[in-house]
Order: sequence, then C-alpha cells, then structure tokens
Amino acid sequence: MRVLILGGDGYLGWPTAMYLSKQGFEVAVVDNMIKRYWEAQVGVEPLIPIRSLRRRIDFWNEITGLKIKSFIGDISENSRFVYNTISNFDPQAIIHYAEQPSAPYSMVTRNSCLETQRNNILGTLNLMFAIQRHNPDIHIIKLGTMGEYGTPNIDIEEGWLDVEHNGRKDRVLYPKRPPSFYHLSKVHDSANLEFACRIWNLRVTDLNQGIVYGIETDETILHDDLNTSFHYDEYFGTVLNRFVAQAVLGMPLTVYGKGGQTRGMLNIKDTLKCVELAINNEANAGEFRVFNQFTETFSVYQLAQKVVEAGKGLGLDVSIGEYGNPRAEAEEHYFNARHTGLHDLGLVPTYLDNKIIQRMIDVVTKYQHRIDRANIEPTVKWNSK
Ligand code: USQ
Repeated sequence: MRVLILGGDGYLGWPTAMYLSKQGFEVAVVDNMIKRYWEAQVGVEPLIPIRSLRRRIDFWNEITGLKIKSFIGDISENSRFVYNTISNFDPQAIIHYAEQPSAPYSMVTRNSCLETQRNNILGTLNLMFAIQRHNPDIHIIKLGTMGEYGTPNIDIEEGWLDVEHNGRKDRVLYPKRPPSFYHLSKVHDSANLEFACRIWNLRVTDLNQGIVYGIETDETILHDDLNTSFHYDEYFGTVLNRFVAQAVLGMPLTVYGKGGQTRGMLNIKDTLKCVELAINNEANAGEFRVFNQFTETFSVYQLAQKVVEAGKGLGLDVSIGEYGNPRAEAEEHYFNARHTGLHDLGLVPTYLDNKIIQRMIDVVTKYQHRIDRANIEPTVKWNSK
C-alpha cells in the first residue's frame, strides 16, 4: 500500500516514515522544512543533532534496501504542489502531521498565532481539495490533539457526543474548549474535515493524540544519522521530555502552577503503532472517525514525581520547582477521556516506567553539553499584552 506522510521531517513524521517503510508500505514523505525555520526564529534547536531530510532518507534507503521517496514543498501555500504530489504518488492513505505543533509558539504574538492557524488550517484545506479532485477514496489520517477538548467537567468521548435536548436526540461533534491558538487550529481542522466527509464522502480518521514522550524508536537507534528531532525547550519540548532534560541539568523541574493538570500521554513508539492500526483499518467513505490516541493519564505533578524517582535510581538528586503558571488552564480538574477505539483495534500499549525514563536520562546525558539553559524556563505568557 502506498502511504504519503505530510511533515516527514518532524519529530513524529520521520520515525513514522521509517517504521512504515519497514512494515512493507511504499512510503513517500512531504515537507518544506518550515519547522526548522520556526526553531531558528525563536532561537532553539533539537538536543540531538539531526541530519537533513535528504541525508536521512538516502541513508535509510542505503542501509535497508528500501525506498522512501520525498517531495519538497509547502502544502499550505502551494495547492498545485499538493495536487501534483498526490497525482504523482497516487497514495491510498495520507498521514497528515504537517502542522505547527507548539501551543506556546502560537501564543507569542499575533503573528505567531496567525502563522500557526494559517499553516495548519490552509494546509489541511489544500489537502482536502486535492483529495476530492484526485481520488476521494484516499484515507486521510489526520493528527489532531486531545487538547481540542480542553478539560470539561464531563467525560470526554471519542470525537462525538450523543445528546438529548428538550426531548430530542442527536449525535454531535464533541464540544471543544481548547487551551491555545495552536489547539484551536486543530479544532478548526476537525470541523473542516468533518464537513468534507459530509459533502464529498471523504474518509477521515482524526487521531486526537495526547502528549508524546520519548527519544528513540526501533529505527532511530539503528544509526545516529537516523535520529529524530527531540526538544527540551519551552516551545517545542513536551512536558516529560523537558523534565528529563532538567533532571540531567540538576535544575528544579518546571511544574507550572499546582501541577494538577491531567493529560493523556503516550510513548513515541505507540504513535507509530496507532497510525499503522488506523491505516490498516480504514474509515468508511463519508465517515469522520475519531480516536483518542493516548495510553495513560498523569497529572503534571505525577510526571515530575516519576522523574524524581527515576533520577534517584541513577544517583541524581532531582527536585520539583515552583513556577507561576504562564498558561491559562485549570490546574485541578476532572479528566476522564474514553480511549478504547485503538485498543479495540489491537493496540498493545507501552507503559511509562522507571526504565523508560532512565533510558531517556541516559540519552540526554550524552548530549547535555548541547542544552541551552536559556531555553528552559517559560517566557511565553498566555495573558501578556
Ligand atoms: N507543563 C508544565 N511544565 C513544563 C511544560 C508543560 O507544567 O515545563 C504543563 C503545561 O502547563 C500543560 C501540560 O504540562 O498543562 C502539557 O504541556 P505540554 O507542553 O507538554 O503539552 P501541550 O502544550 O498541550 O502540547 C503538546 C504538543 C502538541 C500536542 C499536545 C497533546 O506540543 O503538539 O498536540 O501536547 S495534548 O496536550 O493532549 O493536547
């Protein structure tokens, strides 16, 4: 089966490309390297050096004898490029990761908000139109986010909610109350995609993914030239990845506010498995299918405690800091999100344990000379004028 991966240079896109290629899929990736530009703009870089996309692909093809193809271009600006790429590669499934992924980046200025929503929403729209024209049967697997839901005081369902109102019943998209302009861009994407399913009979799986952690996959560890982009900075570093880097530096962990913010989490290796399950079990024509893609829930404080514990096992004296919360979010709240869809398809989760955190600490220790302390403490505030 031919699978096109949009955002193939990214933290998740590159490992997905290698993984699916190894599973026997015919893989092509698309990217315009804009994430590398955003990183330069805010002055951060991945902890572990990563090669150019071209170099990584050539190296992978060389050592495996497999063949990942690449198409370089901007899906948000260049609709012709999207049409041509899809008609040239003729994929059966498209995995869409090609989005600005950082909530803090989207909250820096009006421009960074516009850039996030422009890139994300227009890229998805161009994709929808290209698929409608070329072949509406192509399965779109779109990376959404658990943050689309926010933290409602009721159970979170998988994308849809059955409601009864004034004696009548209907099934509606689950109400969304996201916590940043980034998360909002994903809400807008979901609404656009669901509409496309209704009017054009497209088949879409929206993967509302939780917070991903991890540095390595079975493929990245084959060689340093296959590494993926691991961030610890306030913009692109997710919470556990950041805590691990802080533990290595001996800095108090940057728990924002009370740390009672509870989130769904998953290991980077499980992201690859989930995407594969979605490809192999496609949505029906006209179906907007939503999976909540996470395996466990933790509060931020619990994550910090896990890092303290794992650090202790390695002789590190890790402490938990007290930071004012730069974000506008509930620090203590109800959180009960259904996530049975992917498990029903056969997902076997990788659960977070001491060993996993200690392995992350070991890898980060190897590169600790590259950590820029200036990029760790939060500077972006949600309510700044
Ligand atoms: N947090 C801290 N200290 C830190 C960093 C974060 O306490 O040093 C807290 C935040 O306030 C928040 C939680 O940890 O309550 C998660 O923050 P995060 O930066 O790890 O995650 P988030 O901004 O939600 O975004 C990340 C990815 C995004 C993905 C999302 C999944 O950057 O691409 O969509 O996780 S989810 O959170 O489920 O929406």
